[in-house]
Amino acid sequence: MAQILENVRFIKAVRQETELPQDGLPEIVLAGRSNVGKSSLVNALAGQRLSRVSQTPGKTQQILYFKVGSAFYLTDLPGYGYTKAKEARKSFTSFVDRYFSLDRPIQAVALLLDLRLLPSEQDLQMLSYLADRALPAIIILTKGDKLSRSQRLQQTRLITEQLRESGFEPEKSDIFVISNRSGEGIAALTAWIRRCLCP
Ligand SMILES: Nc1nc2c(ncn2[C@@H]2O[C@H](COP(=O)(O)OP(=O)(O)OP(=O)(O)O)[C@@H](O)[C@H]2O)c(=O)[nH]1
Ligand SMILES: [Mg+2]
Repeated sequence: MAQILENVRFIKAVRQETELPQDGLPEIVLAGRSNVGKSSLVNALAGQRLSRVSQTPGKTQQILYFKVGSAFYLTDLPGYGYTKAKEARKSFTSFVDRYFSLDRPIQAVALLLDLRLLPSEQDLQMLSYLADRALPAIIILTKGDKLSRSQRLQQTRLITEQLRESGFEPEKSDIFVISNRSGEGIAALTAWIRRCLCP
């Protein structure tokens, strides 16, 4: 079994609801604060540079659709949390929030969190939105390469505790530690995605 997803192609960048794909294919949605590594994860899963990555937070301003074979979409959402102007931040966040109320064929949402940071208010908000809408969620802790092995374990424990305190009940298998740089955890995530789509 391949360690990455095969035959991933960029399909389109969407700014408004009228442009959303309507072919009913299931979606695995990548969500999380700006700069956490969503676009990098698309590239790591695909084994090629398909999605634009940047040092500047707020790079992805549209909803990007990547088709995997003819089976499903990987959906790269704009990140939240970094837009400077308050008003812009509001409308931006509500656009992303609204996405989950659109009755899309969402198979699962992967919420990406930076392994080095504790979850933000918006991260926790996002998780409760997902829980309210009964959308299956997994947690992906990114940038594992930036910490030592023992720091990784400690941070994973801290983050898990905080998520639990906020009402999220993570099963062990629902949390992945990855590095888009070293490739750590990408094969495990690929396997999870395959299982999720063909249980
Ligand atoms: N060391 C390390 N850097 C990473 C990793 N993943 C992403 N980065 C870096 O983090 C920065 C942001 O990555 P992106 O993939 O653009 O983040 P994003 O979540 O798509 O950001 P927005 O599009 O702004 O929402 C880039 O400089 C990446 O190279 C990782 O696993 N390890
Ligand atoms: Mg991005």
